[in-house]
Amino acid sequence: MKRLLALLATCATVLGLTAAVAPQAAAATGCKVDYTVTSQWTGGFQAGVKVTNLGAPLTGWTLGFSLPDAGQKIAQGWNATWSQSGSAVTAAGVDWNRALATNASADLGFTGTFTGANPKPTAFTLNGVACTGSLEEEPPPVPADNTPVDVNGQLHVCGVNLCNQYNRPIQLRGMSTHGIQWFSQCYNTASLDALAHDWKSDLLRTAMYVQEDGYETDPAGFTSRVNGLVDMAEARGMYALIDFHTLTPGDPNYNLARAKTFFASVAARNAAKKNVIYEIANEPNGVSWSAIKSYAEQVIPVIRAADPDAVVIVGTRGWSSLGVSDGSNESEVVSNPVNATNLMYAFHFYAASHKDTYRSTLSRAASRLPLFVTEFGTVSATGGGAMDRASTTAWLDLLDQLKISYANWTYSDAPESSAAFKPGTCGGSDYSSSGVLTESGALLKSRISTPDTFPTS
Ligand code: IDC
Repeated sequence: MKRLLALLATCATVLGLTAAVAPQAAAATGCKVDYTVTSQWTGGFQAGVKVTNLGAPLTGWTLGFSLPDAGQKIAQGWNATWSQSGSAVTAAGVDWNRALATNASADLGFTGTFTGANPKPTAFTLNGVACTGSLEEEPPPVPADNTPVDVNGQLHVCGVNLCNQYNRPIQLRGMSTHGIQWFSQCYNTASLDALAHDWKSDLLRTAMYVQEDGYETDPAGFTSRVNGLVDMAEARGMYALIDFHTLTPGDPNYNLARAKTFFASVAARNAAKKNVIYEIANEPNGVSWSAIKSYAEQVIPVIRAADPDAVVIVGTRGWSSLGVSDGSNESEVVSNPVNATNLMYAFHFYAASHKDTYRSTLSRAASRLPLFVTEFGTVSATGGGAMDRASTTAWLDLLDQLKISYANWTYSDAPESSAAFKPGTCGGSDYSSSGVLTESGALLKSRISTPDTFPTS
């Protein structure tokens, strides 16, 4: 290799091409270098080096840089006279590229060998002047704009709380879709922009029904729709709660095989994302806690195998009432928890139907179990009827106080009082004005858009 470089140097000298003999080399006042490893193989690589003169016209030039790893050696270069001494490399212009007008470029390259790592050089000079133009044609980094995901990062369960990357308890406030098999027209750029920017929502829950014309009718199609909504939430800095919306039949084990298939797929696809939370069974009903626990202990390992660090939420007995709607209470879970870490339990309520007994259960349970209100309504459990403002306010105050996260049913224009938008809204493009909101939507928008308190230390 030394011989090769010597040969190159000799040729260059013979041809009178070295930088030393370049006539009247002017100082560069600015330059840019794009250094690209165009291919790499065991022990060897090829690099392209594009030098752009951003300063005054040059009649001769020498590029200088250091190879960052001691094992990196230049083997053969082209379109310049290359030499290496220790880690220092120079490449001098040759007769067909020695003159470089302002903004003109010369394309050089070399093959090299390396032993350990093959990092790229990070600093270049042209005629001794540092090149401050970008080293590579990379898009500028996206500025962090303090979205909920920017601030909180990957979430985890700590004690009975949902905690952020600073290991501090947080509360996420957001909205649930309606069934995406019926209301996909409500989830588009304008509506998601409104949710993130006007509502300042932290969270989008995607309700993927399994029955009722849902997932079971088109597994691949629904999986891809859910992934699309995860991406739309991520692009706006919101968390995405993937809800496997089991409802009828109420025994989640009926859908066990589907759940394993679905979660294996979405967990693998979204493993690298920080914004995804998995809700494995919406509202178990007519089924014992031990059957729900058994389901959870089969589905959770499937998720963990693909996405080990994501928070998982499991529904509870009696339509996720911690058993209250079945005449039981949280003690069945406290005394027999799911055998898994980083897990939360779902609690649902509909404010006009579920009041003090449910609130006191939640308050009690909150000191024993990590809870997440993945769904609630301001109305009756049918999803309709009058909004109960007093009960809703009592509930939301309690959730704020306990830092329990929530998603409201629904961010849709369904013709029912639980929907946030008036019927017909999703046929248009206005999701922002107050005129499109229902009474429930107006209340929730005002609660969700109050500033978050996310601790950062
Ligand atoms: C309701 C919808 C309604 C739909 C019905 C049946 O609001 O339009 O016809 O489901 O699919 C839940 C469920 C949720 C219900 C909601 C209101 O999780 O699917 O949505 N509710 O009844 N639990 C308690 C209430």
